[in-house]
Amino acid sequence: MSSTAYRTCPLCEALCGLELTLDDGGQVTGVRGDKRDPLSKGFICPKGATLGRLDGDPDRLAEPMLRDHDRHVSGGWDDAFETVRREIAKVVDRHGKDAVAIYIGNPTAHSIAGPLYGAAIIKALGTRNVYTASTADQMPKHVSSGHIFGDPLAIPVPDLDRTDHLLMLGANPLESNGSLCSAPDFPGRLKAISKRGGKVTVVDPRQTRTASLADEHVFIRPGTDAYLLIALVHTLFAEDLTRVDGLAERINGLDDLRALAVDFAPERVAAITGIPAAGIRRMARELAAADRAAVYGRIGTCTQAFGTLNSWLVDALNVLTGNLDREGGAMFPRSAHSPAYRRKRPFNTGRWRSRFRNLPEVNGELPVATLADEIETPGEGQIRALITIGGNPVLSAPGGARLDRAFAGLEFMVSVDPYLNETTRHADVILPPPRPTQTPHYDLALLGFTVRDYVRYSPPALPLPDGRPSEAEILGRLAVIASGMDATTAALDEMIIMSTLKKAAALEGSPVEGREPDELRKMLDTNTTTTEQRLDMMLRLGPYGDGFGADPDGLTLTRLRDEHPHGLDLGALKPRLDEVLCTSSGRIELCPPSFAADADRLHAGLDAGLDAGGPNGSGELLLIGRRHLRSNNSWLHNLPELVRGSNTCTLQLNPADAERLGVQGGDLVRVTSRSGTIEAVAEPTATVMAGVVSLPHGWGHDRPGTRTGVASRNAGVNVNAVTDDQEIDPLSGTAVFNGVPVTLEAV
Ligand SMILES: Nc1nc2c(c(=O)[nH]1)N[C@H]1C(S)=C(S)[C@@H](COP(=O)(O)OP(=O)(O)OC[C@H]3O[C@@H](n4cnc5c(=O)[nH]c(N)nc54)[C@H](O)[C@@H]3O)O[C@H]1N2
Ligand SMILES: Nc1nc2c(c(=O)[nH]1)N[C@H]1C(S)=C(S)[C@@H](COP(=O)(O)OP(=O)(O)OC[C@H]3O[C@@H](n4cnc5c(=O)[nH]c(N)nc54)[C@H](O)[C@@H]3O)O[C@H]1N2
Ligand code: SF4
Ligand SMILES: [Mo]
Repeated sequence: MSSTAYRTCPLCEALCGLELTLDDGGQVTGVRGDKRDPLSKGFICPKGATLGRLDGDPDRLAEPMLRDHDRHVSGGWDDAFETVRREIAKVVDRHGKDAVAIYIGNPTAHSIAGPLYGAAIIKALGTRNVYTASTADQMPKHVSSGHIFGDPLAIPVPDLDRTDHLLMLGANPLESNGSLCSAPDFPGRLKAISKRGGKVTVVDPRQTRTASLADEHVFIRPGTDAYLLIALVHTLFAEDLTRVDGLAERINGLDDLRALAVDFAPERVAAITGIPAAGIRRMARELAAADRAAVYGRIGTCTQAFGTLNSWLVDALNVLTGNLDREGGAMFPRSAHSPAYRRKRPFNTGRWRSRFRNLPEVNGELPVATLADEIETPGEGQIRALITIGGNPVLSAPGGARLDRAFAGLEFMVSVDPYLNETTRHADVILPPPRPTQTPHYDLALLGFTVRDYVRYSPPALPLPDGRPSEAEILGRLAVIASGMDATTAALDEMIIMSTLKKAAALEGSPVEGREPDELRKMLDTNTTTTEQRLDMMLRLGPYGDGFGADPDGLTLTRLRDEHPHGLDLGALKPRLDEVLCTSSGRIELCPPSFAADADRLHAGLDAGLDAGGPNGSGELLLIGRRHLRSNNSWLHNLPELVRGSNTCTLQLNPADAERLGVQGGDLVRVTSRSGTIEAVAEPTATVMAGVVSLPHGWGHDRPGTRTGVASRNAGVNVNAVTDDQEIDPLSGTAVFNGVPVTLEAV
């Protein structure tokens, strides 16, 4: 007898619905796209199709691992938690709270547990040393939205299904399946734009599969998007193409932005970007002429020296062309669990600074690019202990090789992770979360970025074995340990539930205003875990919720689970700027002072003659990243189906550069940057522009002491041994992965 389970794929931001077939022994025997999911409609990619393999991977840790000198041995849960409690307490007693650091990685953004308990752990630790993958990713978007709209989470997404014109920079959704824009079958949605007579333009130093599918591909020199974007802004003003009528009363800084852009005519930035001025002007005109257009910039524009300026100018273009908060433009999705209240605290950065490089805190965290500095530099506040949750910074963070050494010197490290890998091998205790099939799923972090309002909850397909904590229980327990309390995860949840209900009941205009918190508490579905009761509470207080009975047809977790097992479509995106905007002026801040000040660096770049273009006399090339469909950052390389076939961890370079350097396909080349040297296999290809080389990240599985057999046999090289942790986008602290100067030499 087999059984069927429906659930959301937890592997990427496309959030596809999956149909799993399980055998009697609880093994997944088949995975298909869930045709009845209203958003993904049966779409699936090769990664989702291997979810069963991931679920049953024999290398997945089933029990806690405790380090015994150079190796790890299995241990019991009580022992493991007791060790964590004791060792963290020791470090705090001796060195203070800041001596314990935390790093939270990407998969936690795909779980219920991460968003619900991560903040509680951070708060309980009371440390300034908070790091996440955000400063290797989207932090520029948070800083940009924080200043422009008042809320770092108010990141508009392109209304893909209704736009006529998409200008996309630094994104490759045919491989990545999209980011900060959840759109299952992104490729199909792009094709549909062209099919309905619209246009897709892709700006990328590589002719990616996305660029090939687009109507137009424009090569750009890595790291120079800010010049292109500000020249587009310039052109809109200079040619009187702005269309802000609808928003005029709601914008501050229009004249400041106009003045700032004056110096950046397309002719001035043509050389530095490598894009002819006429092409830039045409791009601006097409953007302005389109009925409904959206500009969308992703990782290629975030993880570079001008990350925040790029993110700002992308949205400035959306505003200037009248496409913000408008059908077919750039819109703000509304998630079913988003709270009814607005952010109160004005957005600001720099509430504290890093000890060694004096870098400002951003959104409650410090740049991961300075984590190694803070571990290695002696003195008060030095990091002595580290908690990692779903992260592999040794492979994913800039200067990863240095972190590898730094982690070895910690007094104590605990990792919540299903694998014994390059990072967790340094942990004294590894606490593995259960298999995906044993884990409930709800995308707390990502449902606010869907191209339609949509919601889906997946209950666990299989029960947890007795005594096996869920990831929520593991993280809850860590929060409790960090706070020094003697309590359970359930008790922590209870506190959070009651304080949230009290706040909601006291809040004017909330759906439960004036009601009795204890009565509301009793209405939550107590047949579920306290974690799920928190989710139930959020949904019921949310914009589509039942308001605890106020709207009998509204959502509850029970209703979502029982009546909508394939997910629920909540309609096309709706204009909602009024709900979102929360700057202290109450207006869109189109030219925040700190951004305008940072634009000085753009002037400096032009003045320094960086617009010479191409490889310079020293033979330097610019390194950029690359994603492949069958990979996911560092951690799917242990699945045979995904690493089969030709090696994808190659150094792509333009044939002209290859010839100049005497390098042929398959040759080993030495790649050297300011911070390190690696050797990689060369792959000449005209899809990479001259002067640029590209290497994917997440590889380098050759470290001793790991337990990922398949990955170790397909090790690849760690590009983050040559990315430079001293280079960041100063406004957001985000790592610079794109545009790293390197030299090549044949080995
Ligand atoms: N298959 C797969 N899917 C993934 C992931 C994965 O590792 N593998 N990772 C997931 C994660 S964590 C994220 S954040 C998303 C990211 O999703 P995307 O943002 O779509 O990321 P990439 O596919 O890396 O595409 C970035 C593009 O930027 C280009 N680029 C590099 N430098 C520059 C530059 O200076 N300017 C411009 N304009 N372009 C530049 C690169 O050539 C590349 O094509 O993908 C997610 N999905
Ligand atoms: N050079 C370069 N470097 C990059 C990038 C780039 O484009 N170029 N991209 C950056 C980006 S966008 C990102 S998001 C970061 C990612 O950086 P990280 O999040 O640090 O790295 P990942 O490789 O995603 O590692 C995820 C870890 O989570 C574990 N894991 C998997 N599932 C679960 C789970 O359910 N629970 C828990 N607790 N753990 C789990 C995995 O075993 C793995 O150890 O990498 C960044 N690094
Ligand atoms: S596109 Fe993303 S969400 Fe969809 S099946 Fe593939 S990995 Fe899973
Ligand atoms: Mo990411």
